[in-house]
Amino acid sequence: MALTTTPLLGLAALGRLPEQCRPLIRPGDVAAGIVHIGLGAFHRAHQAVYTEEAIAAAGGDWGIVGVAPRSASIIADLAAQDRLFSVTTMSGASAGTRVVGALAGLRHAAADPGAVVALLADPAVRVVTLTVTEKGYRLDPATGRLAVDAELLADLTTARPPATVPGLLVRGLLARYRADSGPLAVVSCDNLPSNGRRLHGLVDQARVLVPGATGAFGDWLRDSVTFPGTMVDRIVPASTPESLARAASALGARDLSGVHGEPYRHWVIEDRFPGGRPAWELAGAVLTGDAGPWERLKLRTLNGVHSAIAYLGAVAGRETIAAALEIPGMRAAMARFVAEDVAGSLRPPPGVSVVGYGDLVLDRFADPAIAHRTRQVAMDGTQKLPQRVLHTIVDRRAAGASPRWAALVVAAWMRYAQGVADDGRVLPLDDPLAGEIRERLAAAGPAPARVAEALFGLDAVFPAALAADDTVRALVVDWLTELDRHGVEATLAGAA
Ligand code: CS2
Repeated sequence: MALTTTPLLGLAALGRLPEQCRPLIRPGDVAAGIVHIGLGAFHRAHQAVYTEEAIAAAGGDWGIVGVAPRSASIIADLAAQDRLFSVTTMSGASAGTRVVGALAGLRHAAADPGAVVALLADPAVRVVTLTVTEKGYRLDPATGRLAVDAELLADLTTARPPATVPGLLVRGLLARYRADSGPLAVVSCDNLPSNGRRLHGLVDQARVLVPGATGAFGDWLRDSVTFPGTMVDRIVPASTPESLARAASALGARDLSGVHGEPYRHWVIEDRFPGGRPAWELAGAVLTGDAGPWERLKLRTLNGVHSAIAYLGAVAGRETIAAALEIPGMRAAMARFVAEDVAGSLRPPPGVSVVGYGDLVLDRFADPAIAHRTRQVAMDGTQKLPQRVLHTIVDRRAAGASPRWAALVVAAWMRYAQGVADDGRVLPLDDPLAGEIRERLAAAGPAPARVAEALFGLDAVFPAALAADDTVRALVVDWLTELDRHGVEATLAGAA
């Protein structure tokens, strides 16, 4: 069927969809109770699916109003489809597509920030969730403290419509306090360390900058607003023409907002919701008192290994994570990173083996149906490295160990940041600190020891004690020298 003649997904198309593809609820049948900020692919394939299943199982007015901070096209595309979108679950040769009806509304924050502030003050809204990526929080990656620049300061200190996520959130919370709209849970679903605590800290640091935000606002925040920590997990690569074509052929309808991901999904949530919440546990989520052990395990193992494969793979000219994992020696090196460095750096959740979890992660990454691009995972390295690798290094050094494999990951990031693959092709540096990285590298010249020296000087990323640790530096410089002289493939072949 030619794509252009295929009808667009929407309420009118629902009756014609194959039975197994139909949504569990219809947008509009359920009133809104959740505001979600960040309408990217991950939210659509993760929290939206859990929430739809929870509503289908137990009811409740927990429809999601999706807020796009920047992209207008996602709002236009979803609006054209009556807020319906599909999730295609891929594994090996098989795929299954299902339409999700959890979205009760849409807002474009950049075009109408006032509407988003008003929404956060709406008493019907009792949960706010966020997937705005690491950099959206505007926290210093090394310390987790709010990095206040002119734009954020203008959001907090003037009446202009807020342009940043912390600005929107704090202005919305202030409006909610003033309207006396009742308690709220604000839930980070991003891969930040102690994401609940960091988000709480962000709000506390930002609110004191708001003129006229009295101590009573602080008291209300303390008593009425919670920031539950979470661990979120599902591999959801960016959509491609092929993944959209696959969804269209399953649906018999075009879906401009379709997403695809692996079958595996996991959500661990601290159960602190003063205004109630959907019955997410009926959709398989784990509600707990402390998500920390799962969060650390996932960030240091899954995301740490993911970043490592992304940098090494991209430098070796591999397009996807699965293809990079096929480089001889890669899987063995990653398994040793997990067993020798990560496992000793954390206490896993009861009954979980770090090495076993690492093996499962590597199997998930190896699935060729999930064409996750190395360059996508390589993005925003400065925002990711601390929680994925540097915390492992700091903890292992405190225990007197020399974390050799974790040092390889740092060296791989440095090698990637130099911007040229082993075959001479240019690698993109997509990172909020790209300008500073480029300046430092240009001043340093190409010698590995100088490159390492220059990049360890990024104090927003490397804590001073770590940057001054001679053992860590020597390990990183050794790996960088190997990568520089022999390339990724020969380095891995000789390493594990
Ligand atoms: C990835 C994550 O892009 C990245 O940095 O490591 O998005 C990863 O796919 C998810 O955290 C998996 O849950």
